[in-house]
Amino acid sequence: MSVLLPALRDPSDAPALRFGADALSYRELARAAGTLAGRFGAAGRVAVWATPSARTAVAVVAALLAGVPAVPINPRTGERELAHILGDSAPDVVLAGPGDVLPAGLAALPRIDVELTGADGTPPGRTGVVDAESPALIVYTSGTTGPPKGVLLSHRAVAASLDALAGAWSWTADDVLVHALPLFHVHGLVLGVLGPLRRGGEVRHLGGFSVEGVARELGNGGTMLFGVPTMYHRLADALEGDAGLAGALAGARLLVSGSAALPVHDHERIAAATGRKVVERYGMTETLMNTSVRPGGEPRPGTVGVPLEGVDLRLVDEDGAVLGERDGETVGEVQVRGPNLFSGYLNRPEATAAAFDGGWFRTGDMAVREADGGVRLVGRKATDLIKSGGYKIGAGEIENALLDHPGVREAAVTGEPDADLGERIVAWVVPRDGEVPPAEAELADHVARLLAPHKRPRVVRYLDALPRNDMGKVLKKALPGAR
Ligand code: MCA
Ligand code: AMP
Repeated sequence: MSVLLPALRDPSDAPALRFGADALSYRELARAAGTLAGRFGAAGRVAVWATPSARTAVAVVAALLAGVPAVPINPRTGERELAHILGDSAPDVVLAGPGDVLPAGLAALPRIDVELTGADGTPPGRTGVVDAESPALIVYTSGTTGPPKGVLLSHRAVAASLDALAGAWSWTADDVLVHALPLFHVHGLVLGVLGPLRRGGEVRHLGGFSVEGVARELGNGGTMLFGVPTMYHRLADALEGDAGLAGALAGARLLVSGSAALPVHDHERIAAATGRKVVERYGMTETLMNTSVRPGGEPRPGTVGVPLEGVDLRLVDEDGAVLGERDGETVGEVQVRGPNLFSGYLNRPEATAAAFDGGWFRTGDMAVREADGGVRLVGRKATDLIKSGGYKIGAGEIENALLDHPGVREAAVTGEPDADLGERIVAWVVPRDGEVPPAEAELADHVARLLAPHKRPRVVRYLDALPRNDMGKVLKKALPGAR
């Protein structure tokens, strides 16, 4: 039994989760997850086909109870990305809904169908206390180059980060969280599902994001909303002339945005229409949550608040010197340490070592500190990391996929500002045959098929040659119109 979910030890009939028509109380969740955990056999690691469904929540909870690390898989993942994740994480079994059609890449793995029902009792053979330092989840995240890395998140890190958020947000069992985030990343799975379950409260997932769904659930008992800026941007658009939505948002206790910066304009539009200030928090797959604006505090659009309880945060300049200034203008890289940190990258000891500076994790985010200790993010160290729709996407990964298309001779990928997505992925392509370049949609489909739909270029620009320096390195800043 993991320390993570105390509400499952002596479960009540209080509501735990609701995904559309599928609703489970804590008692039902404990039965379904306990029974599922009892079917794991000797599995040392399980892949979870992470559809936005109650079955994904049951599968992950079962893995936590059993102390078996879970590897959530994006159900839209492309063939190359899937092969990489399976090869790297080597799960023994895949957990999926009975009706889910799995891709060929998963055919070789034994499959356990996740049911929403089960019997009382402790799962056989899985009765011990789970070591808090053991991995609870392995979450894949993109880097600037190469395929995604598996981030080992321990039971300890998840518990510490969720408890720090509970302290900052006065998050309790009375809260009903509404969200529509995907369940294969930290935001949707750890904060959005394990967060409410750790508190003993309820999560209602919309299946997919819609303005109507948010209005319905917040107007019907929801107290908190978690979303990425793209979702708040779409809510802000819809608020103009939708009094029902304004009323629903105004009635929520807490509106929280994270995963990317929420533009000031959207902050202001939501505040003007609802009287509610969206609370921004800053986190990362490797660190879970680092800072949050405190609810009720002075609204300061663009800032991500102060460090959460237990999190040490410092700014470091290019020479490695720690910056003590709290002047709102001295820029340094954010480094953090604390119980919220990951345990390392799976199978990547060198990458793990390189990510740390004497116990401090290098986030790669650039920031300033305000006089009151507040952190304001101003950019990223690596320009080859793109945040689109709240997803972190490495340019190198997309470039490699594009180069595998027979019609592409050279490719470079950049991000450019996008009102809806924050940044959109732009592919700069030198076709093999300038007379018949591969069509934009064909290249987008190619990337979606190999990697994932959210990694597809939204714009393709064709060039005769990429700008390069004397060493042959592509000069992305010299691309026409590039930042
Ligand atoms: C489109 N689709 C395609 C293609 N084009 N499928 C295959 N091939 C194609 N060429 C499909 C998509 O799968 C999707 O299907 C639909 O068309 C629309 O896709 P898309 O245009 O990509 O969606 P969108 O409208 O851009 O999505 C916006 C979004 C999404 C809902 C805001 O970006 C999102 O869910 N973002 C959340 C990201 C997130 O959770 N990040 C957290 C990581 P269908 O409609 O059927 O789905 S960061 C993190 O965890 C840290 C710790 C933190 O701080 O939070
Ligand atoms: P990921 O690796 O997908 O977990 O994304 C983590 C990155 O998202 C961080 O390093 C930041 O660059 C960015 N991020 C997360 N939350 C915020 C926020 N509230 N404002 C700006 N950027 C954010």
